Amino acid sequence: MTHRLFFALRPPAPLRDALIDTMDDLENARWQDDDQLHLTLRYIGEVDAHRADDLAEEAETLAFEPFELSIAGVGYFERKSRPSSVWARIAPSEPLTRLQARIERLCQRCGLPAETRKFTPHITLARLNAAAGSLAPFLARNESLALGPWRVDTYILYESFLREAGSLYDPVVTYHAKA
Ligand code: 2AM
Repeated sequence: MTHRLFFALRPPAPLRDALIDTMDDLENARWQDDDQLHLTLRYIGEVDAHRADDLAEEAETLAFEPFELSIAGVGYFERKSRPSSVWARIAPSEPLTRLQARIERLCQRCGLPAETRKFTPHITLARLNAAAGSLAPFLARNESLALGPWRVDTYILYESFLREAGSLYDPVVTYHAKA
């Protein structure tokens, strides 16, 4: 039995509410539910139960101090030259970069191949299919979106379950900062 895992941060409820307030009508866009909102630190993918246990145990050893994050505008990813998802951008943060780098090393210690993609911290707001309408109005309206700051004092190991209606993200272990 394998598990599809990732490490992520969960924004607090007021921040999630503010993100949900930005979501509007756009054809063929699947806006994320409150339960789905998160900031991925490291996507792990499918691992067996043994490696999942190793990752969960290694993560216990990672001591980090609380820090703050903010949202600064929005952006999108493209696939085949078309927008595939739209997201809230995380303002640059040294502590976030450090935590992400430490989680990357932790994953490599557990035998995962290095992540080669650049870390672009974001919170996905909607997934778009090829027939999605123009993103331009959404992008223009939220260009200067500024939310937060909020305090980060936990990170989470999530399991992802793919469903027809969109992925279900189940928090498996929550790791607390040592203030
Ligand atoms: P996304 O929101 O930008 O799609 C769970 O799937 C989380 O891991 C999502 O936040 C997703 O980012 C992220 N992720 C990163 N790389 C992924 C990949 N190759 N496949 C699926 N999810 C990935």
